[in-house]
Amino acid sequence: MDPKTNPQKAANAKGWIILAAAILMVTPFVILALRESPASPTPTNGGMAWIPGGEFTMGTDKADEKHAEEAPAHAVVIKGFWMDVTEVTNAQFQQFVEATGYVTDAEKDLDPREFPKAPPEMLKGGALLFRRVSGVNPFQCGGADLPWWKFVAGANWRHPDGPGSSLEGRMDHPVVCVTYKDAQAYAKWAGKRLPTEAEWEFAARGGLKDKPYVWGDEERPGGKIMSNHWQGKFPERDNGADGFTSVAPVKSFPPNGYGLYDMSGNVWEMCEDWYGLQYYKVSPKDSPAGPAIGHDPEQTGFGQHVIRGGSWLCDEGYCFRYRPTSRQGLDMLTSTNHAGFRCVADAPAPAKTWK
Ligand SMILES: [Ca+2]
Ligand SMILES: [Ca+2]
Repeated sequence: MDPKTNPQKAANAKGWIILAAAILMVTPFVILALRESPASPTPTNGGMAWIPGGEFTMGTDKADEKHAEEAPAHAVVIKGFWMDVTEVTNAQFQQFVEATGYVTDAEKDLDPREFPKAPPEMLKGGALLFRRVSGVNPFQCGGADLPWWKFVAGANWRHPDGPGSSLEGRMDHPVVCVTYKDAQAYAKWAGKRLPTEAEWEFAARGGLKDKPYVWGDEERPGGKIMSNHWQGKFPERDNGADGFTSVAPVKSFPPNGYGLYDMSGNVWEMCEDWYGLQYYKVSPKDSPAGPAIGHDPEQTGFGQHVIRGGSWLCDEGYCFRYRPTSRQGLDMLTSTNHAGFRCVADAPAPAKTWK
């Protein structure tokens, strides 16, 4: 029967029409709300901050000769992204390893057929560990002659001080003794990626403009040491005035303006880009992604990727790289106990505040 001729059905139809109209009226707002809702780019680990992106001055013209790779200052524009608020910790890396069975580079011996000139002891799985040395003027060292580095077979992320050491009491420390490939594998598992060098520097600045430190103008505002680095005579004595003479638990120092911890010091952080000493002279303005090949000073055939932020080993005199413009390279094969990483993710901006 035609509902037009049936009062009950006509009433039902009217009800459905009103309901449908109500849904149609509300739906756009629901969709809008969903689109504006906070992204969840961190299904495995959480703890990310939104970095808004924009234009900034990357690098500096104030760098001395020893830090010439930080020049020239140049305009760069990047898009917004999410960034881990801390360096990836041992606890986080352990989750990845337990979920995937991943074996890091430092845990594997190298194939002598691939490295026929390498002495057998260097083919063992292991990592470069820092050791204090006396009577050395670091300014007279260079290239492969850095006597404070010692290759230790059996050192890896599970044994960051070498065989016999463990992660006990260190689960909130940044993971170390990993390579760029290991960092990439973790990032992929976590649904993230490594930051570009430009993204890293924008984030490190924390919204400040052209400041020498991630917290501002003064090295020690109010006398306070603001990051985990080295105090004392490098490489002989670290007096630990900042409270730590090695890696510190993440979040041991105040965050920067974006809520990111340890963007200065603690451990160096790997970036996606290859490392180019002269790259700033030719860098594009929009979302620079680094040179096509990595700096390779020792002609190993394994170019360097960018690392950023300095580490617990950076002092004020010799290294002085716990600053937002500092840059260095780390070759693809090297695992070491002063380098780790944090990840970024591409996802929509967080919700706007509705009033
Ligand atoms: Ca320290
Ligand atoms: Ca760091």
